[in-house]
Amino acid sequence: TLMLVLMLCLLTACGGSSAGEEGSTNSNGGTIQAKIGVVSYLTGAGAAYGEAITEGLKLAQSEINEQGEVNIDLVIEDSAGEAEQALSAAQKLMNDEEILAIIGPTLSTEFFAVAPEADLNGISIMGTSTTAEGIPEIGDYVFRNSIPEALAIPTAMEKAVERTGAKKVALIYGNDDVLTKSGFDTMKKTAEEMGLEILTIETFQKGQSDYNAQLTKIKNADPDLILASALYNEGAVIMDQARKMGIDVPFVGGNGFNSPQVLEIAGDAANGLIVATPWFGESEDPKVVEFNKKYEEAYGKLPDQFAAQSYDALYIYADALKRAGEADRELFHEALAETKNFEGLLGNFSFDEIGDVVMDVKVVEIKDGKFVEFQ
Ligand code: 1QQ
Repeated sequence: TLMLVLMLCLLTACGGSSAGEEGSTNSNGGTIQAKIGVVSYLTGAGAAYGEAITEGLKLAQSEINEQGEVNIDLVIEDSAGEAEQALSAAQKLMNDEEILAIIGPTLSTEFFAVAPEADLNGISIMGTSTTAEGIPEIGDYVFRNSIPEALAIPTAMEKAVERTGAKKVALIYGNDDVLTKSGFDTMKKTAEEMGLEILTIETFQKGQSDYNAQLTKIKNADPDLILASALYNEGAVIMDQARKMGIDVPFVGGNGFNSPQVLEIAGDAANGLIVATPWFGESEDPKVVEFNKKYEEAYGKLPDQFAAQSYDALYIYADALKRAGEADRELFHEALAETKNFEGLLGNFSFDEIGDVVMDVKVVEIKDGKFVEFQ
């Protein structure tokens, strides 16, 4: 009988081990090898977003590879925050047959250029920082683990209005960026739904350095609250100039403000910023404490929301890869779409049926030069 079992074993690759399968495994005991392409905003005015994102990814990569079940190789390309450069970077990655899936790009503006191509090619793509309306709707292969503005902004606005009793608001937004426009749409719609009086709507462009005209109108309108949809550079300069002009009301910002760069650039002028985020660095969750420690050891500074999101994203990919059993684009896509109740730094995470996020959002504010929980 023993002989028979052994013979059957030989014939049927007994034990179900996938160690012999081509392409997906190596010789040391079934570790699944995979190459993940990353497109990130690494140079230019918003490079701190991409820096945090790639740092989070690399930290997760080293932990995941050490655990040994999967071995991830990251191929990182710079997009410089430009949709065209993001697309050519992604095309280069997608032409490499070994690339299993993509993470990024950083900005929604870039993501809208890249994700339709990835979707057409049957390559899963996940944004870790893309929060504009309509991202997962791009296609079946398109995911994100970042909280949409449509969810984050109303949460921040409701809390801000509840505490300040604000009735009149002024809006300011960048009208040349997908995210800042989308954030503005949500702010305006939410203000209308909440019955707030909109006193004025001002616009600006990327790289603008003088906001005197817009802020003068806002100051004269005398709002209780300013709703600002901007990336960190413009957002921080706006706050700085507003405070210098004597505008001292709180600001409610969108996801662009979730970078420590706002504090770096605006200093004390950033006090009074209210913003929603899935990340709270001072959480006592042991996972967060451990992550902060490891991140600080590796990079000499504490992580931000963008680092936490990308760190979770790579774990979500690794988890899907394990369930897929091999580095196959189709199997990976199926496994990824089934991600449910993943426990990450940002709490419990699932994809809904279109690949958007199901997770909790918190509201924080900058007080005395630091992000604290909004009470
Ligand atoms: C987007 C964003 C930016 C703030 C990412 C850095 O949320 O472009 O969607």
